[in-house]
Amino acid sequence: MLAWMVAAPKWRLAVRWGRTVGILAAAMAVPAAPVLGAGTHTVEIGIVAGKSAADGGFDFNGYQRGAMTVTVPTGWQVVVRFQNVNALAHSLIIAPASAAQQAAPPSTPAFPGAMTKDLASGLPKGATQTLTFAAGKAGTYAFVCGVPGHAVAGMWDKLVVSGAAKTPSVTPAGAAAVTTR
Ligand SMILES: [Cu+2]
Repeated sequence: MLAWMVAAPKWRLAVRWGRTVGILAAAMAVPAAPVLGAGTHTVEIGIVAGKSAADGGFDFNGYQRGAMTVTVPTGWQVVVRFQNVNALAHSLIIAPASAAQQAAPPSTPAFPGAMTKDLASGLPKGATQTLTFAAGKAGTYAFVCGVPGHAVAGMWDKLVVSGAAKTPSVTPAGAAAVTTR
């Protein structure tokens, strides 16, 4: 290899270098995620509405009434990949835990951006929406369906924003797809 490089004409090395730069440039041209500020941690959480037929679809990821808890360290950026797989329309709002079981959930989320569109009417079967918000304040919150009557039917789970947690987690283990970047 070394012998070849020494022996190779300069123009050949230049061509090879040019190709290398081109390949690097192509690799770097992959669309970048939104700039969140240096050092910001991000967690992606998969939330599937209406997964279980056993409960009539009034669940997130098959869990009702706070049976699933997602914990996120304070200050992390949260990306929720919401999908409705149920015949009924469903939505999602991050609300204070105290509002989890209200017949009419609040229309203002606990964090800016932490709710789907069409909160009261819901998104139809097959619809997806990605939410991005900053978990800026520690506390106990809830994933709540914003369609009136659904939360009281059990369609809520827990989100804990924790100053003590170092990494995101979910209980029971595997209840939600959680990835970090
Ligand atoms: Cu619902």
